[in-house]
Amino acid sequence: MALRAAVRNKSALSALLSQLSPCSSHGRVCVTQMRNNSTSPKIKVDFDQSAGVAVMRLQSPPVNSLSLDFLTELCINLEKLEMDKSCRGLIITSSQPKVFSAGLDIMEMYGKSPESCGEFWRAVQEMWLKLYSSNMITIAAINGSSPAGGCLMSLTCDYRIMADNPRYSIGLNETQLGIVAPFWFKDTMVNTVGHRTTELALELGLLYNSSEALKIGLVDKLVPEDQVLTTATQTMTKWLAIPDHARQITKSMMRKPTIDKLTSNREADIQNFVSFITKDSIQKSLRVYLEMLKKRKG
Ligand code: CO8
Repeated sequence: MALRAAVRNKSALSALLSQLSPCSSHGRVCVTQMRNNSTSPKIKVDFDQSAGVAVMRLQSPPVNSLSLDFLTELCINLEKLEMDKSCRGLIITSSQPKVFSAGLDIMEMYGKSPESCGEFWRAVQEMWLKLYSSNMITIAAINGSSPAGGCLMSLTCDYRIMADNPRYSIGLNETQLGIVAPFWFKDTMVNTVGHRTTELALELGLLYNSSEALKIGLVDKLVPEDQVLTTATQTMTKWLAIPDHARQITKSMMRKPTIDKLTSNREADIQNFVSFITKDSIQKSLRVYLEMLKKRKG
């Protein structure tokens, strides 16, 4: 609970971060030797101080679903990196085989109280706000499937490199679950691939394989799976050559209207989410979808 409260409160967060003692070896600083009360870290961050680049590995089995604990840990790590002015670039990738992130943890939205749903949604907003407004150069090294919230996380980055594997899919498939992508999910996709492509994608809940994703501009580059991270590192070097202040002001100019829209509607967006997701009909859709996931496995 202290971690979650800290994400919502800047001074509490600073105090918490100052208690974390980074371990350093060979110029690399591991900032994730922290634990919340329950489990081992769901995120591992390696910061190469000489390069000014951090690699964040999502490592929450089985599918890096975005639970409240996961999001809380993610936000704390992002805040810490953001506050470290020597960190200019961030690469996000997955340690799980075949999956970048399965998106929001459906169990956080199913059978939960309105209060829990509200707390969860605030954390989803926080993740998006932190990533979409980051001063760092952010690159998604997408080495597996990335549906829904996983796709959203990728879309917040400045550049997306995906493994060239027809079995991996990416997209905002919310309607397939009987739920609706919120306006800021939609805006993020429109900003990336344009209005018409987003309209089709969202209405049909389309998941694209890697070649299709490249074709519509949902990702920027495809490479063989074993080259995703090295390509992300090479791409980062190119981006690092641009003066930070010019790139940051440009990024802010492009993204600020979208960010302001959520910032000024945050509480209403939480209320909307809670009243939508706790409806009986929506809970039923989620149950059917969960059963489908289990059956597909069997
Ligand atoms: N949440 C919770 N559990 C999940 C999720 C998830 N998103 N995805 C998978 N799991 C579970 C499975 O049920 C399974 O559980 P178990 O082992 O107990 O049976 C386990 O994780 C492993 O899953 P798979 O066997 O399916 O793993 P695969 O490697 O075969 O496939 C995939 C990985 C492709 C990621 C696949 O699991 C999948 O398609 N998952 C569903 C992804 C999805 O549809 N996510 C949408 C979440 S909703 C969202 O992100 C935005 C919501 C916005 C809400 C707006 C409302 C207003």
